[in-house]
Amino acid sequence: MLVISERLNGLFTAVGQAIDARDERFIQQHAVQQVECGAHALDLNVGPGRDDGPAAMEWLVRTVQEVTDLPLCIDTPGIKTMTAGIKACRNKLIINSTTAEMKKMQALFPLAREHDADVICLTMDERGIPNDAESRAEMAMLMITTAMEHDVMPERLMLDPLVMPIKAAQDQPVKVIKAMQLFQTLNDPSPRTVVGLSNVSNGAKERSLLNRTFLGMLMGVGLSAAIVDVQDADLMNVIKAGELLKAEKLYCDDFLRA
Ligand code: THG
Repeated sequence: MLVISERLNGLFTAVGQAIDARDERFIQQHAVQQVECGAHALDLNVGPGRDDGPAAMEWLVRTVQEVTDLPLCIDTPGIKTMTAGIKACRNKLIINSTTAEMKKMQALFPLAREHDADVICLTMDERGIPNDAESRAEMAMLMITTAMEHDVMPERLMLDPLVMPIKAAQDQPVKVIKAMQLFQTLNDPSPRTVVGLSNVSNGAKERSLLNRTFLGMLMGVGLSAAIVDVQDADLMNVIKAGELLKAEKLYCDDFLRA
């Protein structure tokens, strides 16, 4: 499974302040820590509600890629901020994200083609996030076909069913599982999938327990990537055990250390 660190996100107070202060040392140490904890890619998000989005993202990308060659997952809903991040990025690139809105797809798929990027596809549009699995799959299909019209092959996409906080909507985790299963049928080979895992426990107690339990359930239905807290050692162990149980990694008695 592709493990993407969620931690370089302006949503976290200390990271937001470091971006405001353009504190390279803090951001670079934070990035190195994610790599040491086992991240395969780093999600970069400057945080919501700032008027310097493009400049902040450009700085964040440049600052992080001075200390790592890992793929960078540029996370913003703003097309200008996204474009600034993409242009600054020399590492392997993941665009996080497009939605099924025509305006966004027509802006982002050409950029993905030009910069040889993977694209995360959120199954939502201008009307919001659908309540049921079937509508999510329909939107996923629209994004797959629109990407192909722009010469972006399905292999470059990661479908995201959009995990919601269990506190807000307790029926949603099961619907996300069902959407994941429907996504597998949309193409051959099955499209890749991704979630923002920690969304599920937002505002809840026992966050780590909820996160890692849901991750085990999602791995059981074929999840291929996840944006997670890589500093949560229990969660990282669930990933290792899950890869073993799915025979994606070779068994050995000492698999947690191997
Ligand atoms: N899909 C995709 N990208 C995403 C998400 C998704 N990117 C953002 C998010 N969801 C995944 N990343 C996070 C990062 C932080 C938290 C949740 C998901 C989080 N943060 C604490 C909070 O809000 O309570 C911050 C608390 C603190 O300040 O310490 O929970 O779904 N494609």
